[in-house]
Amino acid sequence: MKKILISGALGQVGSEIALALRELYGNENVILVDIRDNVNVDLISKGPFYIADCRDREKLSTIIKNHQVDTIIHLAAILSAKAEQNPVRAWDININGLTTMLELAKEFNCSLFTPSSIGAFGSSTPKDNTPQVTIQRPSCIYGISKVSGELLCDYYYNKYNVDTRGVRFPGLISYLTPPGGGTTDYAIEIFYDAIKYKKYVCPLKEDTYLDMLYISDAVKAVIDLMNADPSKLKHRNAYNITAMSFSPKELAAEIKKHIPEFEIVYEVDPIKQRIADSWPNKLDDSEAREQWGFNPSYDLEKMVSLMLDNISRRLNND
Ligand code: NAD
Ligand code: AKB
Repeated sequence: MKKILISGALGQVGSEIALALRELYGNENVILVDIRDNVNVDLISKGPFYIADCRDREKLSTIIKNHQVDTIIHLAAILSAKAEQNPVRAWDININGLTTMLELAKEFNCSLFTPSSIGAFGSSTPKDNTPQVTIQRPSCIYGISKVSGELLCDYYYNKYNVDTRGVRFPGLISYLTPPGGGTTDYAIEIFYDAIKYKKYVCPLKEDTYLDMLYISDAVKAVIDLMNADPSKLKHRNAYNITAMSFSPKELAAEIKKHIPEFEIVYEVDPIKQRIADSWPNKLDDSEAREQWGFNPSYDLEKMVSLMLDNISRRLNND
C-alpha cells in the first residue's frame, strides 16, 4: 500500500481508517471519496478529497490515474436497517458500486479491500461458533448483497488475479463518526443516551446476542490483512473476525458499573429484531487468527470504559 483510495471515506468506518492510514502513509497518499462533504471537515481539508459516487467509473478512473492509486479500500455501502427501507437502491449501490470498484482494480492493477459482515449469514447458519465456511442464506437485502460481494471478490481474484481481500466485520463500536443505519447501531447509541439521559430505549430484545469489535481493532485488522503474506491466505475474502459477543442486557449491566442510575427499557423494532435474530450469536474467527495474526485488544469491559470516557469528554466540549 503506497497510494490508497478510500470510498465511503466519511462514514463510520472510513473516517477512522482514513485517519490511521494518513498517519501511516502521509495525508497526500490517502485519497478520500464520498457522496457527501458535510461531515468530518478536518479529514476533507487535510488531504485529497473528491465528491464521487462509487458507481461513477469515469470520474473514479480519472482520480485513480491522477493519483497513481495502487490500493482501493471500498467502504461505500448502505447498511442493514437502512437497506430494508429501499432494497432496490441498496442493491444498486452495494453491488454496482462494488462491481465498478473491482473493474477499476482490474484496469489499474490495484489491490482491493472491501468488508463483508456478520449480515452475510442467515437463520440456517449455525448460530454459535459460526464456522468460517458454512451455509450462507441471509434474508435481508444487505446480507444478500454482502454474500454476493464475497463471491464477486473471489471471482475477480480467481478469474483476473485481482488481489482482493476482506473480513466479515461484526458490529463496530466507535465514537468519532455516528453509525450509518445498521442493526448493531444500538451498541453505540446507548452510550450517548446513558450519559445524557441516564436511560436508553433499546430497539432489540434484552437477550439478543451479536458479535462486536472496537474500531481500533477493526482498523488494525484491515491494515494487517492488506499487509499479510498472500501465500498464507486460504480465504482471501471475508474472514470471520470478532472480539466480543454480548446482549443489550449485558451491555447495560457493564454501563451501570460506571453510571449506577442508568436504566434500559425495551421497545422492539420488528425490522431490526428480525435482522438481528437471523445473524449469528458468536463467530469462530480462528482462521483469521491463524492465517494473518488477528488478535483484538478490546473486550467488553475495556470498550465500555473507553466509550464512556471519550463520549463524556466530547459532550462536555460541545
Ligand atoms: P456508513 O453508512 O457510516 O458510511 C458509508 C459511507 O458511504 C457514507 O459516508 C456515505 O455517504 C457513503 N456512500 C453511500 N453511498 C455512496 C455512493 N453511492 N458512492 C460513494 N459513497 C457513498 O457505513 P460504515 O459503517 O462506515 O460501513 C462501511 C463498510 O463497512 C460497509 O461496507 C459496511 O457494510 C461495512 N460494515 C460496517 C459495519 C459497522 O458496524 N459499521 C459492520 C460490518 C460491515
Ligand atoms: C449493520 O448492523 O448493518 C452493520 C453490520 C453488522 O454489518 N453494523
